[in-house]
Amino acid sequence: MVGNTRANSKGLPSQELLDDLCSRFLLNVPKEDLESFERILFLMEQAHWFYEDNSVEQNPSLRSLSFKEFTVLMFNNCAQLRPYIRYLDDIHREFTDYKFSIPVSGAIILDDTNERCLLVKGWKAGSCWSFPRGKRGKDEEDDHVAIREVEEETGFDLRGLLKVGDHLETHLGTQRLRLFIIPSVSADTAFAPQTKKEISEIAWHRLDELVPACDEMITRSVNGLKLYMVAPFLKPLQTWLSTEPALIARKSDPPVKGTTVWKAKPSIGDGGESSTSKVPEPKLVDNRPGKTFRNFRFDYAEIVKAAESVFSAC
Ligand code: M7G
Ligand code: MG
Repeated sequence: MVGNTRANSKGLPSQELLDDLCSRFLLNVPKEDLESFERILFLMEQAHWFYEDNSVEQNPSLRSLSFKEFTVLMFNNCAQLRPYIRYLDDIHREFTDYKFSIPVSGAIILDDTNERCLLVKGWKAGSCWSFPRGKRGKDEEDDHVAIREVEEETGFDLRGLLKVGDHLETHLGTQRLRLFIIPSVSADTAFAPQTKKEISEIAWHRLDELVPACDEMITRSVNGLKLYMVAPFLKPLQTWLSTEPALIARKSDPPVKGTTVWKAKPSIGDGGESSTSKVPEPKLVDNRPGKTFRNFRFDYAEIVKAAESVFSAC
């Protein structure tokens, strides 16, 4: 197995593993799922998550791959997809556009003082904080999307709490975002994501500290947090709360502080355990010239060449 040895020495997945991922996620699906590249890339994304969350975890000598690097290998490995590899840039661009056209739903969960809201932070370096939310599935109602996504990202069950009429909505280009307001949730509630490597931290944040200078989609809050699709909801949320006097009557004195309620362990990184601590200072990433990886670029051509030689040797 010369090919596999070469692939493993480079930390790339073996042909056997790619075959396995292909048959698990791409080949044994209804025919209509393979009729568009958008659907194929959705399936590919599932395969990529499985690779990152299971294969790489179980075999640390395997290289963690970006979604694009992973698709290059998968397209090369699959005879039906190989002819389209030259169009991969366009296929990725269209997939991203498509994902941005899918409506998103989630929840603004407020604590029992209604002065703090629950935000989640993405897994990848430099990720923003956002309300727990996610994309609508085929034929799914908005409230079901919110229930499913909030459960996936925080472990919290909105069933019985969500009122369909209590929502706020905004648009980002073609994408519609609807958030259901869930007030007065006990600050002692335990939260933990149910997916791996999607969420790195969950925290209660004071609403008055999130207020940004403008209402754009990505903003810095007054306390320095990078926020995604949070700012446009803050004023409408205050207006909504002001029509619910029973909710604002509970203001805390002294004011409650922002608190992390769950954080992935950096050494494990898969979010198995929780911790309780103060919201940490945002970490400053040093991007100044001269840093070791300043000029690092993943070499796609080399991957493709290595993959091709592996596959042609088998
Ligand atoms: P999504 O499910 O595509 O978006 O996840 P949605 O929640 O808006 O519907 C957003 C991002 O989180 C993805 O692009 C991935 O980077 C990451 N992510 C989501 N999930 C469910 C997983 C997962 O199971 N494993 C890994 N490794 N990353 C995930
Ligand atoms: Mg999600």
